[in-house]
Amino acid sequence: MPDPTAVAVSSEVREAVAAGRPVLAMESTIFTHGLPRPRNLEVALAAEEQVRAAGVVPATIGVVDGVPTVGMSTAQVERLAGEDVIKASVRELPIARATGASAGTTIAATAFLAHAAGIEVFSTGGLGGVHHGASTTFDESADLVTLSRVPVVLVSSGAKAILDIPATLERFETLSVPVVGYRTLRYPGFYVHDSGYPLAQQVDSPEQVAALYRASRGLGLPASVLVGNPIPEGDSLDPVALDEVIERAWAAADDQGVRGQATTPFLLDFIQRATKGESLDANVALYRNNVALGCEVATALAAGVS
Ligand code: PSU
Ligand code: MN
Repeated sequence: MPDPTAVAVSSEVREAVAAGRPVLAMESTIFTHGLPRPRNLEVALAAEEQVRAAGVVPATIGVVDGVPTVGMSTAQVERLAGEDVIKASVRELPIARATGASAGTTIAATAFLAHAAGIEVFSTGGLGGVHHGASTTFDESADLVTLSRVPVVLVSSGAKAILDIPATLERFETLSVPVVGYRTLRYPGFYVHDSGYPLAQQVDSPEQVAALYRASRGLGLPASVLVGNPIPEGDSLDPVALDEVIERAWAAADDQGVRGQATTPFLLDFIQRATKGESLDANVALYRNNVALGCEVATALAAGVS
């Protein structure tokens, strides 16, 4: 970090990183823009509890009054969950810093800040990716390019179901970002187990994930390692009904002229309302499952398994 005071790292996180103890990064856009109140705060705090119960230090990451903060306090999480804040991907970090704005950090911004603080594992829900129509709109998430430049292990349940999944997988190939399935050779479909697209590699244990990450770092490669962890079977939505809802969500976004950064929150909110909260329950269940696996991977990495 060029300016060591540019990012605030909690003493708990700093000490754990320095001592090589396991730490798990978590993003804040999931609770500032992805989940409705008051469930958003419950989910954010429950995730921290779950991480602690696994013997891992939680590092929730967001921007508080302009300051990128790694290891937010409970009071800070409560503030971000309760206020209308901006959504910060990497390019908004300096803007928030200069204007003093608070922000939820996307996967891209969170991965950047986690790495700056020395954290190697990050769990989230669903990744950003290539939006439908991107060949003319150029709308692809900054998550893609950032994950090609910033090394962490990122545990997710695939790219969000609203995205163009094959195009997203092609972009990860071009950007040289490895994508592996956790105990599956199918790319997970966020709310559903299987996106319908295959993967070339599978890993079967946290130790194997740790070994893959170590191999990548050992080669000096800059990219993250993406672990696709499918939603637990019992929590999955019905894929046929979901496809129909997603079609309607796209049509509504089109009708209302929704563009840019607002697109992802709009589509997720549409789906939550159209499924009467079922997609919300699925989102929370898969997130919990990813937090659990992230803790195991962080523990394996800290144990020096390679
Ligand atoms: N996954 C969720 N809910 C979310 C997001 C992901 O379950 O709100 C957020 C992540 O922070 C991700 C962002 O980085 O959406 C992608 O937004 P965009 O497509 O504008 O890059
Ligand atoms: Mn976008």
